[in-house]
Amino acid sequence: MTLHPQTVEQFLKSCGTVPPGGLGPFTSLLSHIGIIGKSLARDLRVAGLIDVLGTTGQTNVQGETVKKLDEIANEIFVRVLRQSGVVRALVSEEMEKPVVLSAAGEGSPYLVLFDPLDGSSNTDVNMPLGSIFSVVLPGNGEGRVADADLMRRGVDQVAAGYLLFGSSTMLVVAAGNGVHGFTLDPWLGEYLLTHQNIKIPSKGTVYGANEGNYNKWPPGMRKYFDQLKLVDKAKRRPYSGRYSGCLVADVHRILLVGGIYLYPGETEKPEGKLRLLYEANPLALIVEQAGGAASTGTNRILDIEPVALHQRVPLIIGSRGDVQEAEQCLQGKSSA
Ligand code: P6P
Repeated sequence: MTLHPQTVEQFLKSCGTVPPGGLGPFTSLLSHIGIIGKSLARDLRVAGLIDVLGTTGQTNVQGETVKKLDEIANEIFVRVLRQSGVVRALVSEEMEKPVVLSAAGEGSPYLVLFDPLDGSSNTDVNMPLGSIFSVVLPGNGEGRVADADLMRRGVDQVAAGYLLFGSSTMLVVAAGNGVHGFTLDPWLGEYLLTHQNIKIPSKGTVYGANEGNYNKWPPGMRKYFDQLKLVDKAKRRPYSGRYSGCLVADVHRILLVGGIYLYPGETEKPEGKLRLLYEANPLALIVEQAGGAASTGTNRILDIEPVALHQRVPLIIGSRGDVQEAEQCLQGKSSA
C-alpha cells in the first residue's frame, strides 16, 4: 500500500528534533504560513478574473509602486499571523514600521520578517511569484520587543522559508534540520513532503541575473559574467541564463539544479536592490543549510550586522563553487 507523502505536521513530528520555539508553536506557525500560501494561491490562480491586477497608486517605504496584490498579500500575512497566536511582532517589506501583535509574556515566541509578495513585476503577466519569511526569537525572553530583537544577523535566524507560486504551490523550509520542500495538493488542502533534505550541487551550469544592468556593474562582476559565457567544455561553459524576475523562483531553480543568482551592487547603487532582513537573510540560510553559499561579493550574508529594517544588500547566492568564483573575480583575485 503506498502511503501518502507526509504532511508538514507529520514530517515535523517524525523528525525527532524539537524545532525552534517547540514542536507545537512551530507546527502552528508553519500551518498558518501554509494558510497564507493557500489564500494567495487561490487569488493568484484567478487573478485575471477578480479585481486584483494593476497598482494601488501608492508607493511603499521602498519607494516602489505598490501592486494591488502586494497590498492583498501583506494584509493576508498580518491577519493570519495575528490569528496564529504564536507571533509576537512582524516586519514587512510593505510596512515602514514593525507591527507588535501581542504583549510580552503571552506565549507568542516568534518574530517574523517577510516579503509578502516577491516578484511584483510578474503579477499582471502570469509569471511566477513568491513570499519569503525569516523567523527569529526575541533576545530578551518575555520582554517588550525592541528594534534590536528584529534587526538580527542572519546567523541568528531560527528558521526561514518561502512560498513559491509556480506551476505548483510549494513551501520550502529550513529550521536547523535540513531544507525540505512541500507541495500543495489543492484537493486535499495539504502541503505534502516532496523534496526531503534538499542539497544544492557544489557547482552548476545556470545563472540568474538581470543582464540589462550589465553596464552598471563593477568591472569584476562584468569580467565574471563574460567568463560564464565563454565556450569552455572543461568548465561546463557557457552557462544557461535563466531569469524570471522573481527572486524566489530563480533561487529555487538554483537550489535544485545548482548555479548562481546575482543581484550585485551597481556603481550608482553599491548597496544593490534586494533587502537584507526578509529577502537575502532567509534565502541565505536556506541555501547554506542545503550546502551552498550566499555573499555580498565580499562578505557572507549571514554575518552582516543590520543597521536598518529595510536596508539593501548585493546578493550573490547559489552553489558554493560558483559563488567562490564570483567573489574571486569581484575581489580581483583571479579570473573565473
Ligand atoms: P529587476 C522583485 O521586485 C525583486 O525584488 C526580486 O523578486 C527580483 O529578483 C528582482 O526584484 C527583480 O529586479 O531589477 O530585475 O526587475
